[in-house]
This record gives sequence, C-alpha cells and structure tokens, in this order.
Amino acid sequence: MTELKNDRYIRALLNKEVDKTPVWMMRQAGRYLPEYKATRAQAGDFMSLCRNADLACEVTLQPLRRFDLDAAILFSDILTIPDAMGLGLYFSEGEGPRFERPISCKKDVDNLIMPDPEGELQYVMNAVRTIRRDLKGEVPLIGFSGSPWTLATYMVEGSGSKFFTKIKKMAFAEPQTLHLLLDKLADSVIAYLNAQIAAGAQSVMVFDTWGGILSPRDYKDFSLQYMHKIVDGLTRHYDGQKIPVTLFTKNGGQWIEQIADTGCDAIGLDWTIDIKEAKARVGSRVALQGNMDPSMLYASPERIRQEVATILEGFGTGNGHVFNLGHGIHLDVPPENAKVFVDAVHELSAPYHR
Ligand code: 1CP
Repeated sequence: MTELKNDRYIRALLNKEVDKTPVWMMRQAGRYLPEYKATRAQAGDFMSLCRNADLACEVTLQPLRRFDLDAAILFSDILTIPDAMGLGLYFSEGEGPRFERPISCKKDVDNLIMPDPEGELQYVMNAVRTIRRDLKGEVPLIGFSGSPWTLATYMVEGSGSKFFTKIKKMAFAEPQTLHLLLDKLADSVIAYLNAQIAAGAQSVMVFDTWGGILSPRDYKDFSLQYMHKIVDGLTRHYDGQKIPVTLFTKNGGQWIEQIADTGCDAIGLDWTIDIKEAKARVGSRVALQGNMDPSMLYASPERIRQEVATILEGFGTGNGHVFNLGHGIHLDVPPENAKVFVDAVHELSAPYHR
C-alpha cells in the first residue's frame, strides 16, 4: 500500500473533508500542450504513443509539471477495447478515429473477441504500472473506459458521428443485436477496469460521451443499465483502499438521480446543469465532478476566476466536490489560461473548507 502525498481527489470523491477543492481537467494531456505535440511526433502516430509505456507515462505527467493538479489520468483512449475486439482502429489525419471493420449485424457481434486485459490490452496495463511507479505517490492515478453505449456508437458508425443514424437504426430495428453487443462490451469494460485497478489505478471513470443523445427511456435501456452492470462488477476495494467510481454522461443532467442509483461514488457533470441544482437533487449520496464550460478557458483571467468563484458558490460548503471542466479541454486553449483556472480553484475554494 502506498501513501498518497496528495489525496484530496480521492477524499472528495468519497465525501470526506479536504483543505481545498481538488481539480483536474478532462483531456489534460493533449494537443494544447507543445510538449505533448513533441512527444507525439517522437512516437509517430497516436496509437504508437498509447502502446509505448514510457512515452504514455511521459505525456501523462506533462500537465502535472505545469499545473498544480490533484490527479493524473492514464494516457490512453476509450477505443482501445473495440480495437482489441478486432475492429482495426486507425486515425486518419485531421479526421479522428475510424474502424476498418465496423459492426453491422449479429454475426459481427458473435465474432467479436473478448479481449484479455493482460493479453491484447497489456500495453494499457504496462502504461498504468509505469505511471504509478513514476508518480511516486504525488497524486492519485485515474483509470478509465468508455461506456458500452459510447463504445458501441463508434463501433457501429465506424467513426465519430453527428446524427448517429446507424446505431439508432440498430437500436430501434434490431434491439437484440445491440443488447448483445452492449452486454459483451460491459463484460469487457469490467475486466479492463478491474485489470487497471490491479495494475495501479486508484480511481476509475466511465465516459458516456454519447448517452445524452438518447431519449430518457432509451438512455435507461441502452446506456445506464450497462453502466449499472459495470458498477456492480468493479473491484471497489483494492490494496486496503476504496476505489471510487465516477460516471460521466455528457448531457445527462436530467438523469442524475438515476445515475446515483447505480451505486457509483461520483457523477461527472457537463456545464448544461447548474451545480447548485444538481447538489439539491442528489444531496450527499454521491460526489459531483465538474462543471465549467471548457470554452471559458478562452476568456480573460478575471472572467475565468469569476466563473470558478460562481461554481464554488453554487456548490457551497460541504464535502464531495471535484472541480473539473464539463468536457475535454479544447486544443487551442493557451496553457497559461489552464494555469489560471487550476490556481483559482485552490485559492478560491479554501474558505469553503474551514
Ligand atoms: O492527435 C492526437 O494526439 C489524438 C487526440 C486524442 C487524445 C489526446 C485522442 C483521439 N484520444 C486522446 C486521449 C484521451 N482520450 C484520453 C487521455 C488523455 C487525458 O484525458 O488527459 C481520454 C480520457 C480520452 C477519452 C476519449 N476518447 C473519449 C471520452 C471523453 C470525451 O472527451 O468525450 C472519447 C469520446 C474518445 C474518442 C476519441 N479519441 C480521439 C479523439 C479525437 C476522439 C473523439 C472523436 C469524436 O469526437 O467523436
């Protein structure tokens, strides 16, 4: 068991007292940092960076050298699972992720490989082990996965999408096929996240980036149900420590009570919900993470500080808040503005924790 030098993030997720509100940024390692671009160029393409444990560790640590962040997040991607299932992930320059062999029918689902986390996905576990070693207990390491629904959208669409017509066609015309796929994905995610925990992840987060494109009934049926299965299947205690689980559904503000009912420890909020209202609705059943609009980082230092102050005031006193952006940091944000944001959270939150 390693003692953490800074355990604010874990304590806040578990609704315990902290001296300042912890903060990290979704996609904190990435193209807005010149040093990331340099390491990525050294690796070649994005997947080669993910597959190289030393370089994946280097880019994980880069934002921590610049900013006073309270957590590190594994450098990898949610699409590692579909890739390991046999879909052939590739990145076309400027176009984002794509699959060589997308899913279109039941036979494709039947043929999927159930990936072995210490086999096809061992490179991810190696990155986790290397990062934990090099973090030296400074801050906790967050492991992550995509939600089954969000992974399925990429697997069926074959790439990112705007209207999600193929996955919705499958959902409404061939629901049994989609449920079969989602169930396989949930089993794979459970094995993958439990392996990350065994390799050293001290908290895990499930990204449901596309759950918010569904109707309330379909969200429950196609997304939430499978995240619930994941929460039930996760290792919740490891090496004498509780492993907090955060569920993030982008645009999921209307469903936070149901998300809390899964038994997760924390809910990630985007910026389309008022954090004061969210807290009133879920009380102290779960911690809340979020919820600043990432585009606020384009504003002046004064405006950024003002927004941080407003969100802190909205949450008010009490435990259970992790500050974050409501989605990933944009790639053209000046790194100095990210520093203003992180420092403002620590400085302005201290009075709420006396
Ligand atoms: O060119 C590059 O360098 C690749 C850009 C990039 C990066 C930096 C991709 C491709 N993935 C990542 C890393 C990544 N992805 C991390 C670790 C870094 C960190 O957080 O510091 C994480 C947690 C993700 C998660 C991820 N990937 C999500 C869920 C969170 C979210 O932002 O909604 C999703 C939807 C993806 C898919 C994906 N991978 C990459 C891109 C450009 C995308 C988005 C495609 C789309 O818009 O549909």
